[in-house]
This record gives sequence, C-alpha cells and structure tokens, in this order.
Amino acid sequence: MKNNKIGRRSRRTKQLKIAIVCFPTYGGSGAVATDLGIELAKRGHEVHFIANDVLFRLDSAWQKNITFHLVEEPDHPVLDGSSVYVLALANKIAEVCRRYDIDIISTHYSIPHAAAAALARDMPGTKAKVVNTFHGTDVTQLSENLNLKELMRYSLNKCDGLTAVAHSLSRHAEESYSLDKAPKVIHNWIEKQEYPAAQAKELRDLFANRNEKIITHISNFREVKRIQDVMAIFLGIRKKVKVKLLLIGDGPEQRIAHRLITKHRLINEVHVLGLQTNVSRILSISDLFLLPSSSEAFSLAALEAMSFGVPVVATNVGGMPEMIEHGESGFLSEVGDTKSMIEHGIKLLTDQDLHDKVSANSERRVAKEFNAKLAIKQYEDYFEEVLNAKD
Ligand code: GMT
Repeated sequence: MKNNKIGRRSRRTKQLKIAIVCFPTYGGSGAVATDLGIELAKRGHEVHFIANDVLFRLDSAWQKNITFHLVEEPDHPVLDGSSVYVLALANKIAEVCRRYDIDIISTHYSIPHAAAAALARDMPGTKAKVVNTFHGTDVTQLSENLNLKELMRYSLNKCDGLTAVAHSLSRHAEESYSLDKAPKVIHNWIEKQEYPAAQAKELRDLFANRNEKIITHISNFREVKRIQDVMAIFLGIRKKVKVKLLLIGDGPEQRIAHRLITKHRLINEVHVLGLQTNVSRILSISDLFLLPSSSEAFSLAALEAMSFGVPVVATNVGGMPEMIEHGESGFLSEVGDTKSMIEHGIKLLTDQDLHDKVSANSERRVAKEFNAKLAIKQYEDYFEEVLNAKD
C-alpha cells in the first residue's frame, strides 16, 4: 500500500518549463489559460505567462513558479497600422524559450498565437514544442476567414500538439482546418470560489426583495451571445414570476440591453453591473443563469454557475450538451427558441423540487467531471506525450 502511494506520487518525475501565451482580456480563453498556469505552478512546474497586458485573474492568485512577460509592440511611424504585434509576440516567445529553456509553449486561442509560437519554435536555440488549445470562435468563426485560412492551416499543422475544450470543437477544428488528426479534448474546469453566506445575503438585498428571484447573464456581449434573447427570456419569465436580472460583462451588444431597458421601463428591474473580476459573489445569489448563445464551445460562465448550483438555461450548441444533461443538470433549447427557454425558466423558478434537483445535479456534475485535478492531469499527460513523441 505504502509503496503504491509513493509510486503514484512520484510517477511524474519531470517538472516542466511551460510558456503560456494568451489574451489578457476579460474572456474565457484568457481565464482558462491563466487558471491552467496557476494550477501547473501549484504542482511545481515553472510557468511563464506571455501577453500584452496584465492577466486579470493572476493578480489575486499569484504564486511561486510564475513569471509574467509583457509583449510590447514596436512603435515607429513607418510601421503605423501594419500591426507588427504578432512579430513582436514571436520574438518575445523565442526570447523566453531560449532564456528559460522552455519545454512547452501552450498557446490559447489559435489566432494569432499558434502561428507566432510555431515561428518562435523554429528559431535557433529553442527546443520547445508547441501545443495549441482551440477555444471557440477561433474555429467556429475564424476558420471561415479566407484572409487567414492558408496561414492557419499551415501553422496549426506545424504545431506539435493540439487540444480543444470540447468534442464538438475538436471535430469542427479537424474538419475546417484539414488537420492530420482531431485535437485532444480537455474540457474546461472550474474550482468553486466560495462566497461567505452572510455577505451573500447582504448583497442579495441590494438587488432584490425577499419574494423576488434573481436571473443572471455573464458574457462578453458579442453577437453570438444573443443579448436580444436574454432580454426576451427575462421579459417572458417576468410575466409569471417576480424577477430581477443582473447583467455582468461588457461588449458591443450591451447597447441592445440598454435600448430594451429604456423601451420597457426596466431601470429598476435590470442591473447592468459591467465587468467583474470576481463573479462568484453574483453567482452565489443567483437563482437562474441564462446563456442563449448561437455558438458556444464550452462556456466557462455556465460551468461556474453550475458549480454554485445555479440551474442553467442554455442553447443546444457546440459543447453545451457535453456539459449539461437536458432536464437533469440544466435545460437546453434550440437557438432563438425563446418560448422554450421562458418555459424552462418559469418551471425552474416556480417548482422548488425541480430547482433543488437541477441545482444539486449541476453542482455534483461540475465537482465530479469538470474539476481542476482531472483537467490539469490531462494537460500534464498530454504535454509529456508531446515531449516524448518522436519528431
Ligand atoms: O471564442 C470566443 O468567442 C472567445 C473565447 C474567449 O476568449 O472568451 O470564448 C470561447 O472560449 C471559452 C474558454 O474556453 C469558452 O468558455 C467559450 O465557450 C468560447 N466561446 C465561444 O465558443 C463562443
């Protein structure tokens, strides 16, 4: 028994040096990349983040084994408008790889990171291998962009390894980029950040009366999030249940919400809270989470809502059916079918037994299937597999 334990613990002999390249913006792929780096550092790997701004999730979770490298875009009048960021990024990746003897370059969101990393990897003095992770619209939207397609197909096939955050995304990437094989699937994960009950109660009182329910939507307010549907579902549910809506995040389509708030005189019913670095406090007071997207690889926001036992009403797109078992750990409807999403919302908010069941199933499912321990081990194993593969 004792030997077994020691054997298991010491199985991973090599601590890796990993460069993580990602977007610093508030958004899923940057958040997943940052969490991945933090978890790898906790397990003793040396992690080097490379981005063009501070990473919002890193601040409060900074720890040993982590270094941050800033990419600065060269400023020169002749270069004005020629967007040399990708070249500066490749230069920085190569520099970090050489200086720190990096084993793996883990890129998140393939455009432009995979091409920059593949270029850096081929520079002299770099022994690193490139593993790119597909996150969503880098496949579902940008693979159709003919201005990028040739370069993307070339650089993705030059990567040493590829992962995707959902099976559906992996299949889509294989097909649309004509990859040699389907990317390995490693689902996103979430580690629930508890929020003290007493503070949650105070916070809830700020937004809703005791007899009112709270509906939440968190996103980057892009077209794919279908903000018009979020508002339509809220308006539909509101006809039958006393509810308030909290909107978290920012983006171009937030103006749709503002327009409808004015049109329907909802200024006291809908709270537009904007960007939040810590959404756990909002989720801890929510009764329902809406995500009516037209496309969604494997929503981190929905996963986080489920980790708080908040039932999710979403669309049956991308990797969402891999996350939610319809009727058991949430509800899925077709894109644009706001009638069905209103019905699911009303049922969940008026039938306490159903709410309790879906809430418990959601929490259990995330803790069991989509936790850090599982996901990070999959990344570690895959990185080792890529390192051990013959060139
Ligand atoms: O692809 C995007 O739209 C951006 C990306 C991001 O950086 O926010 O979101 C994608 O990656 C997230 C992290 O893996 C996933 O949680 C989101 O589902 C995915 N978004 C879409 O597929 C629309």
